[in-house]
Amino acid sequence: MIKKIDLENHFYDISSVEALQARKEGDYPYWVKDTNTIHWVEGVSMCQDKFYFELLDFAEKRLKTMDELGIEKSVISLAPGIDYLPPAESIPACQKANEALYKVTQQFPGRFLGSAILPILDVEAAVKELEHCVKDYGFVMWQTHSNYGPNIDPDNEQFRPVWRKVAELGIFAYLHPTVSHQPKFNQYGYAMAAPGLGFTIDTMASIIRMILSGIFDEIPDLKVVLGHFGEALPFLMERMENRFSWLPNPKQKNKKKIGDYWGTNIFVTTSGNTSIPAFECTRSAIGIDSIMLGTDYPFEHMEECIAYLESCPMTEEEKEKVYYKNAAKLGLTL
Ligand code: GRE
Ligand code: ZN
Repeated sequence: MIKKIDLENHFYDISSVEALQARKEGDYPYWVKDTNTIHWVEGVSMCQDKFYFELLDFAEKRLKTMDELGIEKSVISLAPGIDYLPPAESIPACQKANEALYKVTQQFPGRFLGSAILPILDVEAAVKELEHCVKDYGFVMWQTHSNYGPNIDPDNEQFRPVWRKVAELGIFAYLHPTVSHQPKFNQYGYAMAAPGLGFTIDTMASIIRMILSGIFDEIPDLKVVLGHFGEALPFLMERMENRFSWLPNPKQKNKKKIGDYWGTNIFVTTSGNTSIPAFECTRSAIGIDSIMLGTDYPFEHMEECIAYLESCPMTEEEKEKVYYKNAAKLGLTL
């Protein structure tokens, strides 16, 4: 069995649950303890029953499943997080979650790699916490989200110091989807708002905004990973590129084409998609060298993800790249 590194594997620390439960009803996001439900934005809520145990567990189920599937290492991240709560709440909540995750990485040496969650609305505190997580805890990634509130997006100039610090520390960021603030996606509740569509479109828009803002030209060493086979970009980028270059647009700061950032600045994982046509489109659009394993556990099953990848039309050499060799580009080795 080929050994594997999983780049998208989620957890909650009980302190993060408590931070969300401490919030008032109507003060989004908040968690109602009696119903075990997170309310993300108006009209969009998600009962946690199905995932609650798995998010909090490491030893009992997660590690056993990893062993069965040859997943040697998993990068563990908190999602969707507590990172864009008001700083008075997010600073202590992120510190507690990072500390708890550090303890897990120490308890199971070599099996779990840490990902920092940062109080992003206080940029100075976020930079400080990131340095602490990388230098003192040995974390390998920043888990960030596709937006930090209505009209607060990762490409906004105010967040540049955090992105610069990511590159300076030699780690990478995972641009993880979260709920959109557009009523258009949310008025039909969780189904359309959530990972199937609303999350995807929000994340696709955010990475495109980052590219257009020129962030990858300003910070050439910046590495960002997208889940879900690139949030539909492999399918759409040729058309986007075509229309982006249609008329001169001084707001567009990127020096290269969208497709030229794959493999140096932008990578994708396999998370949450079990479509063979989607795999084939992604491979032919961006190349096998930019695709890495992500299971999205526990929101998806690790077993299903690996069974699906085993069924994809790949050579053994391609499987080795997806399962672990490509992760070396992000500094992760078995
Ligand atoms: C995910 O990571 O895919 C996810 C979340 C939260 C809710 C549903 C979901 O982070 O699929
Ligand atoms: Zn996820």
